[in-house]
Amino acid sequence: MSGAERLSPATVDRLPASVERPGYDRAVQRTGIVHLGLGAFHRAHQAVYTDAAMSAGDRDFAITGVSLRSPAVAEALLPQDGLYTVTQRSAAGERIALVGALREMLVAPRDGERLRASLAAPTTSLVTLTVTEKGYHRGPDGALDIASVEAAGGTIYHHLARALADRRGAGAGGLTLVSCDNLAHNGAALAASLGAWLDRTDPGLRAWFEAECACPSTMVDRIVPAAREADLERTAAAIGLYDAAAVTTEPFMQWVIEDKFATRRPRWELAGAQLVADVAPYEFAKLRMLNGAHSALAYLGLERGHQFVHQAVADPAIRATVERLMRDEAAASLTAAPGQDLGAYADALLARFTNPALPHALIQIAMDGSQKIPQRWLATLRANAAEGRRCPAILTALAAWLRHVRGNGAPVNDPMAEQLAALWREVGEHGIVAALFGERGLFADHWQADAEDRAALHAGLREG
Ligand code: CS2
Repeated sequence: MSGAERLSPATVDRLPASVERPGYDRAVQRTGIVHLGLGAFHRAHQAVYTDAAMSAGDRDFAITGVSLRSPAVAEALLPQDGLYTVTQRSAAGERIALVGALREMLVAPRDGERLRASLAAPTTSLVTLTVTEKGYHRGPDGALDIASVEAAGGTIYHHLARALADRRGAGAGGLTLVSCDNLAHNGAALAASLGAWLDRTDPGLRAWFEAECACPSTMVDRIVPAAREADLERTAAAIGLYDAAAVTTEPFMQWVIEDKFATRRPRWELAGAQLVADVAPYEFAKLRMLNGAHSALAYLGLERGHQFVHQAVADPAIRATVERLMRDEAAASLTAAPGQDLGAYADALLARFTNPALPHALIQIAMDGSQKIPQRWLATLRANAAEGRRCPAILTALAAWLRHVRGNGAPVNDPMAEQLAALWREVGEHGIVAALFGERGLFADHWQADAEDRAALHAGLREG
């Protein structure tokens, strides 16, 4: 850790004048939002929008940020009273802002009673979530995996079900639950899974949940690499204080939200959020084009010895595959909303991936592939198959993922890692494609490979 003094309310006045600051008195803001999943993405995205809304005059939307498992982020933020900086970095330079929206940091396993009280408080109107794809505990068929929820304990479902019961009991009113994870129809997926969990644990509560709460779907977008110590040191050098919770991100951010709230909400649109009737065209474009390209860059890039996105996208062999994936396969599977230009979107994504000032580790993106590929690749394969179109680029990437989970040097971090490795050992190269993408394959509910696709995948496997 650098020699600089720690960022905190006591030192904040020493920040250079160039650092933007919240335009409201944070000490008097009451909690309006409980956020589950206190990672870098939340700090660089939803918290920034909420901070802007409060700076513009909205009141009492302070955030209680909750780590579901690891205490690390809360420990970094506690001595700073929730203050942290967001650095936007690109070839054009950098811009640093102090964010004040986080007022309380909890670690679910040790702060259970405080978490319960925050979720039950009548002043809390929203719960936002960034718990990653696997935090929803859905099986490869997309349905809630009840056994996995029970085995894990302390999941979003445990906390939310108890919160709903408390609120109903106390007459505190419903909540708006805002999923900000990269799932297709994330709001509807959360509502269905939480509904299934309530049926199992507290069936009488489901009707109340459906009547009093809302789960808007959202498309969230901002590239936020996990912070490395070197980034923290660099921020310390820029601001003269050490910020252990600093995040570094790109200038771009986007939040498209289904306009379906059961409660009051901050005017996130003041920071550019788009409130729309139907998020689907935006989320499908983002998942299939941005995230689909990201996953391809990750598995193809790691295999070719690259470490970061900007390096993989500069490799001509990978670049061609990724362009084809975005433009000819993903974009072709989409119906653009009025005003949505998918060609321009692909151009903008390539420019963002190329940002050399923001090293984004491929290994971070390669994580949890089993949870990501259904909405990133398989949905595209399926939609194109229905129109008789082939997706050679996605099949190339899918073969690279199969090699990755078989084990090709890079660490495999995936909730299904064991199961996939066992399957590889059991059926080998000859059987793996059918075991995953055959008629009765593990991912058959998302997409089934026909004979030509299977042959392409087998050929791809041999190439690696
Ligand atoms: C990435 C995303 O890690 C990943 O899988 O594809 O986190 C991506 O950076 C964001 O969705 C960008 O909005």
